[in-house]
Amino acid sequence: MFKKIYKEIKKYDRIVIARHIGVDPDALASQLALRDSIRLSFPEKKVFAIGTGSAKFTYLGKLDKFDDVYENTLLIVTDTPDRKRIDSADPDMFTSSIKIDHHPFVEKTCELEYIDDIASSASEIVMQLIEETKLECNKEIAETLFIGLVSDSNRFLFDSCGSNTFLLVSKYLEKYKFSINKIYQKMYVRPLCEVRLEGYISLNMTVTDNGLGYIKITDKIINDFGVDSAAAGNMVNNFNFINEVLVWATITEDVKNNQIRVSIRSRGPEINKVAEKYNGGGHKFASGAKVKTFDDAILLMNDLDKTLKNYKIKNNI
Ligand SMILES: [Mn+2]
Repeated sequence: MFKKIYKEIKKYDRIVIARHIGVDPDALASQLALRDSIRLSFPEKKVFAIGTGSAKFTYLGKLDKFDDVYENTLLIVTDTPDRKRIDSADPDMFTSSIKIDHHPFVEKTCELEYIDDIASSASEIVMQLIEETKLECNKEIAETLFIGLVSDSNRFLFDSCGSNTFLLVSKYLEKYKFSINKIYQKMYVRPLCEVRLEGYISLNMTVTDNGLGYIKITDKIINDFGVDSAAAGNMVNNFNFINEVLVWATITEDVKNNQIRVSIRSRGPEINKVAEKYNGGGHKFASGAKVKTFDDAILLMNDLDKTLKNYKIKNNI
């Protein structure tokens, strides 16, 4: 399959690379690293990485302005399982299209699809693609891919990190000799206001008897602490490994987009099916949803609580 993807890349002089809306480091890293690798391997090709960026992740690199020419152009979509979540690209507009993804299959969106839903990250798949084809790489590209992988796996915390993950990281470390410590500083140093909000969440989280933990983060709280709403939502990743909590969620008011964003994590039952009922979805143990009101979010919480109750009965917890 990687050979097939490489052949398609070779065939086209114009290539557009897209990924999912609500950009995160893995989406951006897989996209930018693939672009840079294709540019390095084929300097004569025009390659664009498109979509809405985020000031938070500028350290990963810059996106491109697409000139809106679709003839003889290949689209590659990374890290995105479904059509409606592709940022700024419609596969049907392009001459050909390829999907590279690690989410559970949702629907076919591209002509050629490489899906490995046990891979840690889209970045890991791009690492493998570069390893197994003549695509070139350098230290910067290797660092970008490492950041994507580390971010999606929360520093190798999940079972999605298999022996292949470590094998690839080992190969890249040996070849490109980047500093893990320097990269972690770039990724993890954060402002005091965010740490303070984290303290607020710990103190005020609602925890049910079934082991659901959740917190409402209103626009007022976001402003009082001086953080941005994306940072508040991302904080969900910091509440793993609490004895009394098996499923946890942040419910964040996003005034700008007039919606409530719910981020859910689990170390017990699968939660993506529940999230799908509320205009969301994602991975089995890491999902999100967008709802209109806090009341809707509470309905979602009740649903999660029920899921937990059944899970506990089934597993004798
Ligand atoms: Mn990903």
